[in-house]
Amino acid sequence: MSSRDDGAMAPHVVETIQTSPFDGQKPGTSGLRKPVAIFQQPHYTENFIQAGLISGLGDKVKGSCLVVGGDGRFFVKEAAQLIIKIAAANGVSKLVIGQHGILSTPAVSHIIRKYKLDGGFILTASHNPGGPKGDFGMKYNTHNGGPAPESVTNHLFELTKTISEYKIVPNVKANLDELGSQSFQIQGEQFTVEIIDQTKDYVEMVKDIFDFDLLRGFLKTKRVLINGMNGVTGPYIKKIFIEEFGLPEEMCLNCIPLPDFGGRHPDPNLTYAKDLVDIMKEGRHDFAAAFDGDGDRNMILGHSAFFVTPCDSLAVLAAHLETIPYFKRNGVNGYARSMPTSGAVDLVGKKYGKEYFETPTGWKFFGNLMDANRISLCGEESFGTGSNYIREKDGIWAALAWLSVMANTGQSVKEILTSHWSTFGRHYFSRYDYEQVSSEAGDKLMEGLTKLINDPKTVGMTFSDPTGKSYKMAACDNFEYHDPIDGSVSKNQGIRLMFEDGSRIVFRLSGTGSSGATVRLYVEGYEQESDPNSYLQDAQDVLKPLITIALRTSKLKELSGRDEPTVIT
Ligand code: VG1
Ligand code: CO
Repeated sequence: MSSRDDGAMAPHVVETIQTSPFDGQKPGTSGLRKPVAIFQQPHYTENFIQAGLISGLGDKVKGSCLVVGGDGRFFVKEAAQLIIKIAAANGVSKLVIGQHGILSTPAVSHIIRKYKLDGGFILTASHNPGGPKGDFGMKYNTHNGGPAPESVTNHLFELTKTISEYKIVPNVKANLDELGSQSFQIQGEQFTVEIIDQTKDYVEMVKDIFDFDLLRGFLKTKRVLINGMNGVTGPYIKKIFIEEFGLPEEMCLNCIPLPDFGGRHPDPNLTYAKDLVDIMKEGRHDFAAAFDGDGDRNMILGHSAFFVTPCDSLAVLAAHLETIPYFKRNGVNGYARSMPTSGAVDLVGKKYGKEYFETPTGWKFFGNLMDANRISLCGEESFGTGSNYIREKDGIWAALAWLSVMANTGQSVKEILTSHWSTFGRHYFSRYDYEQVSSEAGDKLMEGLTKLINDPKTVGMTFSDPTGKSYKMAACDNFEYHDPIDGSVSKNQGIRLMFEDGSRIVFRLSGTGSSGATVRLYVEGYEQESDPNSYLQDAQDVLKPLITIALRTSKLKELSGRDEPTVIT
């Protein structure tokens, strides 16, 4: 522990700085994400921090305690120092900060809950590339540990549109590398910065959730690869997989957090984690997991790169949850999925008599359901899986949950999936991303689809692909969510085209991109077979007619000028 009070030598004076609003500081699906150069503009980051404190805490800013942590990307440390200066000036009494400014997103959520803090700032643009030419991002989480709900982010955005000043103590600076407390006197009040170990609380938490003895024994018999993608999970992987489970170091890949993630997209999917997929294809490993920049996403692969879609991952974990000690103790409430996620988990809910919910894209919509004890598990098709022990999705938790299911069933990843499909049928699912399309093309595409769903003739119409495979439209809408807990309504959450055989096409624009538009197309088809082997078809083959119909109906190629998507999942 070290303490510092140089107030007598160089008084810490609160200054009020005149500023003016910046356009576009609207938090998207998960916080504000922009190119680093935008955040580096004078007053830009300061404005957002000031607005975040006021919208997040209202009149409780004074005396509040917050956590700050980021994924290690370029500009995290600078932004953390700005938060320190502005929080000090606004009367925050304590900031808990991960050493070097680093904490994974799930760890931040846990720390808020464990230490009953009032909220926190997460410094990440998640899976977006980093480095001086990449993206930076900031997100405010509230006292339940979860991303601020829309009521807060809308207020935050309003404040950024009219902001005229912020408060700052320019000469307060903390040493982010030194563990322990550092105290400052700010106009007669004490302000403390506590630098904490990045992994300690998180590791204690997962040890309490899972049976570590079981996992340690199981991993002695298996060959697994864990890929940190040079994001924030490296230190957590080392503590858990190497120190606790005794995995050889060479089984843990890219475990050094880098400010630019080694120049790559820290996004665990078949495109951006292709090198891992290729190693798995060689057939020497039984299991692999990869995580994104801030540690909240996961990709799960089995032997020979058998790919588990996140939709199926959610359903399988739902079906096996009670084998995990945390759920044995606490029981299992319902499940939830984001709207574009396939309905696989709904079938598990039906079978086991649990409630299941469909929410808009973005983890913030799960928070109320978890706080009200309605759900224990939730997930998104975008490689997000998590549970009610915290209020963020959690990559490492998902990997540990999968290893627990394997250890408990004695089955391989592929066997777990095929037996799941034999019981429930299979939801074939695919997502096509068209990144960096012009905003104009994105808007036109959504306008065209809006016309389609508003046309009374659309329901009942038959849509065919060139081979003659046809689907009759059963219903279509722009998804609207009525939160069952607080009654809030979120409109325009994505166009849904739903067909009579249960298959579905969804279109929405991404809310995490930092420039232009990203169009996301989600396609889903359900099949129930008598022969379990017939479930092993390639999703792209099964869904081809629906994809063709989706592309034609939306005029995506004409409008975007793109022949192929950037990423196929
Ligand atoms: C994407 C995903 C969404 C996820 C969000 C944040 O949002 O689709 O499911 O919650 O990213 O994840 P969008 O609006 O771009 O589709 V993370 O790991 O980037 O915080
Ligand atoms: Co993320």
